[in-house]
Amino acid sequence: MGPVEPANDPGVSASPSVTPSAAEKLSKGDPQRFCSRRDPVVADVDGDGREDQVFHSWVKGQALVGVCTAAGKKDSRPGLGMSELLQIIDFDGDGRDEIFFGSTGITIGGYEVTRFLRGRLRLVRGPLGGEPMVVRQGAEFTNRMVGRAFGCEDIDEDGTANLVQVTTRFQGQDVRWKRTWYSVRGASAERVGHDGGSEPRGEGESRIDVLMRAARDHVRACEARESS
Ligand SMILES: [Ca+2]
Ligand SMILES: [Ca+2]
Repeated sequence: MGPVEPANDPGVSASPSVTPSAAEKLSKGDPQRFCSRRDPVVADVDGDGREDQVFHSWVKGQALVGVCTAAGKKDSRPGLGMSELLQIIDFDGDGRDEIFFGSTGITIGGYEVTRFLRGRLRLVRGPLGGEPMVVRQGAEFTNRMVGRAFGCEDIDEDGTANLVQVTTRFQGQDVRWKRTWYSVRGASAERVGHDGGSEPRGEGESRIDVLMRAARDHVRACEARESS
């Protein structure tokens, strides 16, 4: 699968469960209002070195993820669930931050990844799925999201970091882990390889302990921008 880009970009279409006008109204309305949402996270989504704002919040009953760049560009798209996940990370080191967003509700957990390309937030399409936890350099692992972790590492040695996902599950007294790596180009993620293994579960280890150990052992942590 090669680069997937505009023309017929699937990443900008709203999901069926969402009223497109919610995002449109905001993004086409008063820019000041759109860009003065509470608690924006600072990022550099366009790689120009200037600080951009990212938000993921409820607006008029609709979860939205949006960006307002220092250059005055803005875009938004439907968010997910409770909108409680927002992680900013430049996983491939190209200077443009990617946006991980989603929810981890008890009944619904999910996430998506967007990139800001050519002035639009484009949803990364591919076989990604499940609950994410981005493994950050020096992170304290207090996140309650468990089961999967993401990191970044150039596993296929093509010069660009892959998005790496580690999942774990218990099997008797053992922990089975699986590592899958993706090549993300444009707004398309392609699964390029996987491996895995089994190791004994440590005494008293919780699921999150196991996940974090697996992540540390099998994924290089991403350098993340502090989201303050
Ligand atoms: Ca910027
Ligand atoms: Ca990037």
